[in-house]
Amino acid sequence: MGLELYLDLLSQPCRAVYIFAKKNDIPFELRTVELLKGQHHSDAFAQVNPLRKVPALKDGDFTLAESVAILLYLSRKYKAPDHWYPQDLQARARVDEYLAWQHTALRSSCTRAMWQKVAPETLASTLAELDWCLQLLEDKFLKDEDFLAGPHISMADLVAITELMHPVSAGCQVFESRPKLAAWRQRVEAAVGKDLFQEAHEVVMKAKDLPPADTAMKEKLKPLIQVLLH
Ligand SMILES: N[C@@H](CCC(=O)N[C@@H](CS)C(=O)NCC(=O)O)C(=O)O
Repeated sequence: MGLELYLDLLSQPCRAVYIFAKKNDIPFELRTVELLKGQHHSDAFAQVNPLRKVPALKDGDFTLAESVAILLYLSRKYKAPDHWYPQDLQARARVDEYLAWQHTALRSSCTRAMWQKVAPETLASTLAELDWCLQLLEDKFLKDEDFLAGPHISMADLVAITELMHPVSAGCQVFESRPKLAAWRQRVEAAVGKDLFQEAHEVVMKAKDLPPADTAMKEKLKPLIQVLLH
């Protein structure tokens, strides 16, 4: 069996991996794991990723979790064009810097903002935190360059754009109020290709039309929200 990617395109890290693989013509079998159906808790999926999270990769007998590790594995194995993860020491360090930063900053505040749609008590402070992260994204990473880690698209851009392309970010008008980020988004979309960009985000953009969670669903999600908020 060749390369298998276990994904749900509702998930930001899954969309980053999906775009990367498709854009680089990496042949893979898509194994859809529907989070909303709890398929990530199945015993069969635990064989692939004992952490029971998507994305996950299986390449023969080798299995791998964590989107950043998966992106790096794919780029090394399939020798993706240099701009994704440059050989140059300092250009690579710029990409590494973003990939390290985003876990506890942009990713963390976007995730919490999303869940606070379900449990709105602490929304204001999370939105302030998200705003601060967006400011840093502009001032520290994008600066006056075309992309987050320099003049060419890299993994850093994929990880960031897939984070910001979801209904909550759209609801927070991330791009409307930040023309610099809006222009960057257009460049990323053009570099990835409009069709692939839209294909990858189709499911998550439709999610904004879902009705708000009812009380029973909120109760069910509470333990998960507690973990995510702390
Ligand atoms: N740090 C991980 C995060 C993976 C992750 O949290 N995946 C979520 C979807 S975005 C998931 O599978 N959640 C299921 C759960 O936690 O039960 C990565 O970048 O791959």
